[in-house]
Amino acid sequence: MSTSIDVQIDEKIKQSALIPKKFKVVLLNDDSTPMDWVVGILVDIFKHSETTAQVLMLAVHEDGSAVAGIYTYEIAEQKSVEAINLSRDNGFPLGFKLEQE
Ligand code: TYC
Repeated sequence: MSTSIDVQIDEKIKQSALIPKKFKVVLLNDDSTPMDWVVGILVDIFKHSETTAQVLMLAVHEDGSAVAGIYTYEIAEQKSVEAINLSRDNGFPLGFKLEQE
């Protein structure tokens, strides 16, 4: 015989199997990455328009951080690693953190 608790648990398991967790890629401010470089990263890797990239970059510059995008864990990690590697290759300390939504 199934109880309402069993049904609730089944529903929870079904939901967590079907809905993948999402992660925020949070862009962090620093003192030396050029503003134009940050905008380029937001356009090329995070697929923002030039305008939203400018707005986001300035928000990070003023407030310390902002969300560049929300993705599954694999995509969030892939994009932030790509952005960090490209920035390091060019001598910039641009940083990100991932936060589960
Ligand atoms: N604060 C940087 C500067 O004055 C610009 C900057 C903006 C750096 C956003 C990182 O995520 C960042 N050159």
